[in-house]
Amino acid sequence: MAMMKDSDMQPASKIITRCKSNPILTKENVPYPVATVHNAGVVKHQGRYIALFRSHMHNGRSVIGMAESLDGFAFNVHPEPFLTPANTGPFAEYEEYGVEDLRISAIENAYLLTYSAYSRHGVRIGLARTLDFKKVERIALVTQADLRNVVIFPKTFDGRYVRLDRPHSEISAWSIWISYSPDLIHWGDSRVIMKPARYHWDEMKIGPGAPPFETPEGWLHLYHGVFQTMAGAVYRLGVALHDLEDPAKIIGVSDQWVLEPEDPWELSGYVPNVVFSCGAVPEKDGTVKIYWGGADTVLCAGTAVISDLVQLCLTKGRDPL
Ligand code: M1P
Repeated sequence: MAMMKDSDMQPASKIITRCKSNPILTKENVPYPVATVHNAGVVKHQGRYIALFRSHMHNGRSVIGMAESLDGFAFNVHPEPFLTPANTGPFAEYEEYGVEDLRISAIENAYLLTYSAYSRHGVRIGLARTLDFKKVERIALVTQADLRNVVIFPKTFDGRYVRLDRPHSEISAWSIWISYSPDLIHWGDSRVIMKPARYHWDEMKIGPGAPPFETPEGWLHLYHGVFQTMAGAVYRLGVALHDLEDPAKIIGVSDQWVLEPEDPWELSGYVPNVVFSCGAVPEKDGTVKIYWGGADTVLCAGTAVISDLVQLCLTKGRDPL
């Protein structure tokens, strides 16, 4: 794997171009009372961009709202939240403290939604499905506690669904794992495929970000990495490239981050120094729209050239493990 020299480094602010109208959504845009708008799963559905974003309510617990856009940058928020904690049935006990950080994977003419379900038992991942963003059907709780950041590949491999996730551990820095399922309910064959690098921008922990999308060179995955400083944790975004046929195989991980907190609404807010992505939309013109929460308070967007991100993984990489 080609290692980076300092002279190869391109500032993160040049790799992703921030939208001039950032933050693209704030709590003022939401027609019901919320304290924040951030961390959105985003897809293009029937020519419109759909964002399913997290909001803290004024009791500190979260719900998922929905916004729509024609251009991917100017969004209108629906009058009611899209997903709130279940109050009956098997999900209710595990969603009591809120639902957070939803990701959307388009697969088999449907959209799979994975989200964090918080309760007195810890955090688990709920899996739901929608065809039209009008009706949503909960399928299963697909993890035990404690595990977060589940993203499902938008394709099956040898008849199995594949996901990336991030279990919590007291022994090892929190890392990215892969698991497989024949039916979306039972998951296994789990193994770790990517770990934080020591004394590096992502050394404290990493986690899956947006669901991976296909490029000619591999599946591109935007993930988040965290560095602990004397002033608290700093969340940044990085990129990794997975083999097209075998997503457990990582072809390259960019040594440098691609986005870090820079704007005032990323540097300060509900949780300072955070950029955190749950969604990216690849476009036919070779660019990708990337969405991230700023300081767990507002929603931001930007664009990157997909081949630039791929090249970072292929030519300026670090070891994944
Ligand atoms: O506050 C930053 C982020 O912290 C958590 O992320 P992680 O899974 O990496 O620990 C989540 O609560 C996320 O929503 C939040 O943006």
